[in-house]
Amino acid sequence: MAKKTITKRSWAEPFKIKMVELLKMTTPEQRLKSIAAAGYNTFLLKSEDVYIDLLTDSGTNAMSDRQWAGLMLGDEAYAGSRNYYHLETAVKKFYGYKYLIPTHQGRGAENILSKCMIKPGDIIPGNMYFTTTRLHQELAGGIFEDVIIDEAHDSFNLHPFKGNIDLNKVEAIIKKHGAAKIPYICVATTVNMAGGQPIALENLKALRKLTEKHGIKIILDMTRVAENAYFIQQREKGYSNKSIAAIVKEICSLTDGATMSAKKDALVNIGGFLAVNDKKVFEEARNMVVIYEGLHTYGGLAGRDMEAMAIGIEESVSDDHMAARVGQVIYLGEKLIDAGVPIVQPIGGHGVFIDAKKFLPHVKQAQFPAQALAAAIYTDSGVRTMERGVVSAGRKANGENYFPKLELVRLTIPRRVYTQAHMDVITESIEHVYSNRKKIKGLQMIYEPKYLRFFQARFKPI
Ligand code: PM9
Repeated sequence: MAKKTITKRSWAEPFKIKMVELLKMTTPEQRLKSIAAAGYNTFLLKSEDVYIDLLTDSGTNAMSDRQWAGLMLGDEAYAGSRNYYHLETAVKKFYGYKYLIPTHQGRGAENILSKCMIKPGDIIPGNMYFTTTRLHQELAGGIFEDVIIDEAHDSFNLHPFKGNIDLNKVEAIIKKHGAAKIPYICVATTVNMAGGQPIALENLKALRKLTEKHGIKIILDMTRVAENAYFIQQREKGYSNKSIAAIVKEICSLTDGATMSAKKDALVNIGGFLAVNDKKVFEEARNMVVIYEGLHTYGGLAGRDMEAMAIGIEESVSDDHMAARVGQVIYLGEKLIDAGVPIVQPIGGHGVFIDAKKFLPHVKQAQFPAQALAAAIYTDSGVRTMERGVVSAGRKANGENYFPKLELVRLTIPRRVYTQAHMDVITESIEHVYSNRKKIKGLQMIYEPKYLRFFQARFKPI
């Protein structure tokens, strides 16, 4: 018999496991009690009551042995720590920005950027809102305008770059308000609230051309830029032979600066930064950071945190790392599609997003279907997910609720933390909840904080 040629090559994690953290298993009765005590908000659960934690990919990454070794090289000087200079070198080398201001995390950078660049009444167009980003823009007196393509609001639309910007929407805003009212356009990579959807380089280049004509800056939310680069490498014409590192650098080169939550892409548990090319903006931001974060050479971080971040940035742009990172998300997403569960497609970069409106058509959006579904999944298996729908969207300036088209439950995958077997267990739980979905009822909000309500709101079953 002729020998069979094997051509298939699967991806596998480009690491082996050196240390493990034991997980606690709970009973359905314990979980029912825990979720009720948490006011049906998965943010208010104790992490020790969680089995598999898919709340967020933020600060939940497993660091490498090189990063842990880097912690021991922490130079805890108040000023001029050598780890700051290592971080500055990494930001210049891998992202290409001229000036760096470290911050304790992403929203620290958003606060400083917004205070430096936005005047009351300014308009900030962006490819879909993000909770903390929009809040800082609003607190500075700005008004966010969504300019993402319409396809992004449709969970089943298969557009390969649902993070793209609709240039007609941008032009209409410029025409209506004038370029002087637009301090910058905020461009997010792998757009979180759209389900981790990438922006194409072709689109970013076209935006750059348009904004240059009007003298408008582009500020990148580069929180998940390497994941976006992976999708460009896989899907965009002309990029299949380029490295993720080269694509990341090209994305950054089309912008004037960036805010970064290093807790995601950059594989650390805490950290962020603001990076800019304009010396004037840098000088103002460097002065402001001492009010809100700490000295400009540590910005709220320990020296060891900056060292781990510098090493994490380098690891994050490795092709092998990213193929396994996004590969795991796609593995979970495809299993859920096979099980008939309605999820956002194409599958995103940092998590799988369940369409709660399609999952629970009998629950009205005003009764928080995604919040109710996240609570039901936790009760079923101890898998913690989070709501990305009407609760996350919050209220408009006039007090009315935003009712976003996308009402999603996010199964966010921390980097280098869980195994394929965990993905299988998660799928089984979601399948079980899906087959019992008619029993799930909506929720009523009984406590609502003023800012970023999704973190602390409490609910009761209707
Ligand atoms: N994202 C996330 O879980 C953590 C807080 S919201 C639940 O997705 C983007 C695109 C983010 C982001 C945080 C921030 C803020 C800015 N932009 O959390 O302050 O996804 O480091 O970053 C979270 P920090």
